[in-house]
Amino acid sequence: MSLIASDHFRIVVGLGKSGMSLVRFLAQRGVSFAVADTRENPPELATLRRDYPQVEVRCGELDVEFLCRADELYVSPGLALATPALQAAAARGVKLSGDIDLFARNAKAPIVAISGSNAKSTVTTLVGEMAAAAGKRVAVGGNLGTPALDLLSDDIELYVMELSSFQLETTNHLGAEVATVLNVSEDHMDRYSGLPAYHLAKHRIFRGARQVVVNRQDALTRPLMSEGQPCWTFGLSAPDFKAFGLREENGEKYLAFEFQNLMPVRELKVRGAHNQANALAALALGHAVGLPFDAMLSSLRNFTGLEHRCQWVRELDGVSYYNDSKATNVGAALAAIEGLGMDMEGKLILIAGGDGKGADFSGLRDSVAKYCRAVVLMGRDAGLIADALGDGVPQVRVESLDEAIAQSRALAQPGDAVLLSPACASFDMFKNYEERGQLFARAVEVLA
Ligand code: UMA
Ligand code: ADP
Repeated sequence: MSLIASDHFRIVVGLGKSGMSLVRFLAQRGVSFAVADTRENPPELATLRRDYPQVEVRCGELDVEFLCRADELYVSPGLALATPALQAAAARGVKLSGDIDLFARNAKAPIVAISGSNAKSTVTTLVGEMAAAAGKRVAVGGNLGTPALDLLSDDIELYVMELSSFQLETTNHLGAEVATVLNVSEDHMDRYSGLPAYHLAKHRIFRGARQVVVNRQDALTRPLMSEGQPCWTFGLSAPDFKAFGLREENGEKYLAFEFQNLMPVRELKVRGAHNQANALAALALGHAVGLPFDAMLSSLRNFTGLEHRCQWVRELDGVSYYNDSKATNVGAALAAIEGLGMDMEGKLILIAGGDGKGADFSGLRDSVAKYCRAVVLMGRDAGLIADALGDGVPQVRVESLDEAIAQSRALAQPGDAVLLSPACASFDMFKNYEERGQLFARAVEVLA
């Protein structure tokens, strides 16, 4: 039985992946609804017309009168709630909600909810693999992969959900079994008025959470908690009670829980301190929902990392090439520069630039000066990055990815690494970060 009243009228705003999952969900439950999208030709329009020809669709500028016919609007993550037409409808009493709210109302199994500026997909995938290794019927998705509503099924025993700040904006109540914001650094500053607004959106993940997981090294990840609410922490320091961290014994570094070593860090296949933090976060979340350590540790040992996240591509003339195209913000690029930089003898040639989403790039300056031999800049905001980095490191400006690779190859010395970690979104030059990463990897693979 659906937990939404069928005598009400809804409007799905946005007809991308989330919008289409909402359409399927509402249609299956016999709810009356219409669809609106600000685009003239939204991606799922043909599918909607083919599969649901009776559903009314309005494309183009949002019409407030039309929106006000609904009791509730299900707004897609790509549309900011601050959009004037949505605010006008809300002012006239229309409720604003989203797919995650509906998902939460209808999910019958515990939810592990994961947000953060970076590492969401990595940690979500890890927890999903841990749960599968423990024999659970687990569904993994949300911002990553399958939209939330498409995951709903009565046989699922655990939901592991990656949730973006965009999705959380419309989430009024989640009620997760355990929720976390892995880290907070600037992202999407073209959508939010500043870090406080972005932080506020992320922290909606804790609404109704039974347990929380907190990053000890990032105070912005700590929610307001009720007394006695179970709280687990993770971080690279030595752990105390209810904590996951790193312990050192006889010169060997271990992932550890409280005062017990779990496994040597060197058994992880993924590189960099940031990935050790990710492993610890996944252990904390898995532990909170009762996954056994043996299954969790075997998943960690087998995990080779996700495509486009600090992924090793090849070695040529003594130089390693890494694809970190998913580094679409400053925090992610910093993690890669520091994570790889501190682990190697040589230096990095950093390829960066793209659509900076209004970010402040000055945070890159010190780490770039410390670990990079040179920086190769491309894309719309190359100039902003160049200004932010100053003259601490040689800079080269290029017009294309191929030129960036050729220049990097010429600048690199044996023992160095070429790192594509743009600190920017890709949309000014590519379809998405996947295309950027694939083109990089392919071009590097064929270098003679
Ligand atoms: N858009 C309009 N008008 C509309 C609706 C959308 O112009 O009326 C534009 C948006 O500004 C955006 C694009 O269309 O540029 C897509 O928006 P959407 O809400 O239709 O997106 P979906 O296809 O539903 O995909 C969304 C997530 N996309 C966004 O949040 C932008 C997908 O995350 C997610 O996988 C999918 O739901 C299923 O849950 C992608 C993403 O880029 C991977 N997420 C951001 C990120 O990870 O940084 C948050
Ligand atoms: P998200 O889903 O939050 O974008 P991903 O797991 O896809 O996270 O990783 C995105 C980027 O963040 C990659 O470039 C990756 O190298 C970087 N990254 C991974 N773990 C961390 C971390 N703990 N802190 C900062 N950046 C990280």
